[in-house]
Amino acid sequence: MLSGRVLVGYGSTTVVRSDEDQQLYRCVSRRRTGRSICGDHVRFSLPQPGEGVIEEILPRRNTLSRTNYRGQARPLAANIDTVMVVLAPEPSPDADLVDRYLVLARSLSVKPLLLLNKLDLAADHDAEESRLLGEWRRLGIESRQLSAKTGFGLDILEQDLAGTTAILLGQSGVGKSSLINALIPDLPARTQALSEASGQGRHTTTETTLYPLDCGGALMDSPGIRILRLAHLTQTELEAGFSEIDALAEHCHYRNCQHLDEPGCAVLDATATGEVSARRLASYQALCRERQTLQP
Ligand SMILES: Nc1nc2c(ncn2[C@@H]2O[C@H](COP(=O)(O)OP(=O)(O)OP(=O)(O)O)[C@@H](O)[C@H]2O)c(=O)[nH]1
Ligand SMILES: [Mg+2]
Ligand SMILES: [Zn+2]
Repeated sequence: MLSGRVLVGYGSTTVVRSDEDQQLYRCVSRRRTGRSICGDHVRFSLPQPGEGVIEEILPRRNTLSRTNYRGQARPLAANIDTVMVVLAPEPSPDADLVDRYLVLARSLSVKPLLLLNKLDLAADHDAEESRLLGEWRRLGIESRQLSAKTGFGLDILEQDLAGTTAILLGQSGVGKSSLINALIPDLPARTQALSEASGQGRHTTTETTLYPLDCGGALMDSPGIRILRLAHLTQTELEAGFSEIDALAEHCHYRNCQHLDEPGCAVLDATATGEVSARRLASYQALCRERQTLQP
C-alpha cells in the first residue's frame, strides 16, 4: 500500500502524487471510499502498474465546498491552511463575491489573505490597495501586493506559502494561474506530467489542482467562477464570516435577529451611523436569503 496526496480529481478518476517516490499515479475510487478530491491524503494500492486504486481517504481537516443550484454542497478541495483571494485592478473586484470567499475561509477555520495582483498596472501601489481593498483591510484582513507579470512581491508570497497548503480563489482573469506560473519555474513539464497521468487529454484549469512547491508547501489553482452559492453553510457560519455584524448581533433585541427589518436591531442601527457598511450588510442578507431559498 502507498500513501499520497490527490493533485486533481476528475469524477471517479484522480491523479495522486506518491509520498514515497513523488511519482504521479492515475487512481480510481471504490464505491466504498467515495470520491476523493484535490488535497485529500489517501492510501492506494497498485493492482497493476500505472493504475492505482484508492483504498482509504484519510480524515479531512476541512473541506471547501460550494452549493450547486439544487442546494447540495459540492466539495472542491480539502485540507487547506490558507485561503488566498486574488484581486486585481482589472477585472475590477466584485465586492460581494470577495465577501463570499471570506465567509468560505471562515467556515474552514482558516486565515484569509487578500492578494492584490497586477500592480504593474498601478502607479501608486498603496493608493490602489486602499482603493480596492480598503473596506476589508479596515476589518483586519491582511493583504499582499503582487505582480505575476514583473515578479513583484513573489518573495514575500513564497514566505507565506512555506510549509502550508493554500488555495487561490478569485474571479476569472485576476491572474491565479499566472501566479502559479510565476512561482513554479517548471510548470509546463508538470502540466504535461499531469496530462499524461490523468489520461484526460490536455490539463486545463477547469478542475481545482494542487501543485507541490519546492518550499515544502502546496498551492491549489481553482477555476474562476461568477457565482459562489454558500447555501450549505449554517446561519451561524454565514454570520461568523461578517465579523463586524457578528460582533454587534448580541446587542440586537431578538436573539435570533436576522438583521433584516427587526425592531431593536443593533446592526441596522450601526448601518444608519455608517459604523457597518450598508453594502456589507446587503451582502450578508443576500447570503441569508439564498440559504432560505435553496435549503431543502
Ligand atoms: N498586467 C498584468 N497582467 C497579468 C498579471 N497576471 C496575470 N495577468 C494577465 O491576466 C490575464 C488572466 O490571467 P490568468 O492567470 O489566466 O487568470 P486566472 O485568474 O487564472 O483566470 P481563470 O483561470 O479564468 O479563473 C492574462 O492575460 C494574464 O496575462 C499581472 O501581474 N499583470
Ligand atoms: Mg486560471
Ligand atoms: Zn439584528
